[in-house]
Amino acid sequence: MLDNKHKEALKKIKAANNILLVTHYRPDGDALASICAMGDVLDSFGKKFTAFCKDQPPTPYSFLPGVEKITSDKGKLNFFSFDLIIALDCGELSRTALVDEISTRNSKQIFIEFDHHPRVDDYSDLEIRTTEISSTSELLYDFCKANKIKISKNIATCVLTGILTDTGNLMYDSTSDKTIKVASDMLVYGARFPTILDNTQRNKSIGGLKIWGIAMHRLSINKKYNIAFTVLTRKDFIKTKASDEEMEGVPGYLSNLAETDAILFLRETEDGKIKGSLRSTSDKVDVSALAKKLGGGGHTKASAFMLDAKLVKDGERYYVK
Ligand SMILES: [Mn+2]
Repeated sequence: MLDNKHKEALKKIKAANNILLVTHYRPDGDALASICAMGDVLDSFGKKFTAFCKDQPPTPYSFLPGVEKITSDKGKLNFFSFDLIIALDCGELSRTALVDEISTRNSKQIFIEFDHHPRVDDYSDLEIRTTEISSTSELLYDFCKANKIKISKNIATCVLTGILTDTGNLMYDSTSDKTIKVASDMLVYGARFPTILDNTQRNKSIGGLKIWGIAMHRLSINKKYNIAFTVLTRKDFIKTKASDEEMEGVPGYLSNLAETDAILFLRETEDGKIKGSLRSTSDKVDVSALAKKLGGGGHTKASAFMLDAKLVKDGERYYVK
């Protein structure tokens, strides 16, 4: 399996003097959890490292051990001081927000990728990629196992967070028997399960639940494509005082719908764009194909895209303009 690659990665880590960890912009639970888990591993080897993510970690994830070490200030990165760069959960290079730096790195700078998205481009010296796994966090568990690295309580908390957030609490198809076994092992290793649930699930405000209500209320079905869709505008956010962070979980919840093949959820973001989330609820439909057409990407069952546009209401209908 990937054991040899995991061992090779550890060799490169041990040989490195100054490491850069990077995960994708607009980070989700798995992105942040995998950076924090790898950070804990590097700490245990006494390795000097910097963790970078273009966007600040959303507040619900401030419980993750080591998340405060992540910097969003690209200006502070002295890129050429790093001899090893590790990208976690990035899918494609552009998601690191360090495309120019990584693609033009010098020959002494090694680039490793740990990821569970399909390959889009290939810049890495060592690619540890499999789409047959729930999350990058689960992949890092394999990395620890292959290298007999002790799973600390912090690593256990991170791995369990990444697994639960990327699988909708073990409900998505990407959940294997091994995923559940790893999640269970993480409890044995001391993962702070109640803390994870309090921060990732039981963290809704009244406005947050109300805006979920608006999204459910507007749900309709396009019979031609057998796709269910709903929208949220900036006005909805202002009216309910809900935050963008509280949108996490909406597409997953919508995908419980039994009657359609796919779900499309559009919402206006704070920075004047539209974020589109797609979920496939049928084995026949690969939503990543549509996401790619619209400049996004992701998995067969769950993908996303961004549009430079607004939602305009005309009668009862909303249009993307
Ligand atoms: Mn992931």
